[in-house]
Amino acid sequence: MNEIEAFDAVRRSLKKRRFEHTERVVEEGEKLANRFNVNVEKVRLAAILHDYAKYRPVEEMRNTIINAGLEERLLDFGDEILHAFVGAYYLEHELKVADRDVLSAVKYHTTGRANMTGIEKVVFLADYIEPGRNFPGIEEVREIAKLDLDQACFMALKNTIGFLVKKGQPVYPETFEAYNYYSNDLKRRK
Ligand code: DGI
Ligand code: FE
Ligand code: FE
Repeated sequence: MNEIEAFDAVRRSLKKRRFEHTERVVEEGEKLANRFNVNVEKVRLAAILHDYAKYRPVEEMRNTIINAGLEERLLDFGDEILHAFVGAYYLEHELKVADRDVLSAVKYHTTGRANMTGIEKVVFLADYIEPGRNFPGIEEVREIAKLDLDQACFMALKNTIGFLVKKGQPVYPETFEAYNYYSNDLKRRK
């Protein structure tokens, strides 16, 4: 799958506003990849594809999780996380994307996970800080993202968990594991 094919696939799957978000994640991802010595081609491809499943009907995604044997606990943490995990599955099986690095970056772009690869971190963070986003505390994350990839990911995780907790929503366990991992990792570095 090259970039042209990937852009064609998502142009067809996404609404205009979401496609424009995707273009900004690609741009932001490229900047972060260059800054932190991460593979730019893989980051760009993962960023193009990251929200591929965003507009699939929730019922379809839930069925896919059951029928394809994906982790069933995914069903218990809100519909927002499904497009990431099911998206990686669809990319592999519908579009025949074979690159594991690209697939894992799509899979973890919403929740993060402990000990992320460089590509995973860059896509996770680019999705969070792209210029169209306006979350509380985002400017601080954008500033840190100029200097420290792990710390910026930690701040994004912390903000997202805070946001979910405030709304009383469930938090996917791997998001907590990611938060704990980077919290300890950053302390160890000091
Ligand atoms: O798809 P995007 O809108 O570009 O961004 P995204 O894939 O980061 O999805 C953001 C949504 O996902 C937002 O509503 C918060 C939610 N979310 C992120 N991490 C978790 C989560 N929801 C749950 N339940 N658990 C998480 O760990
Ligand atoms: Fe997403
Ligand atoms: Fe996104």
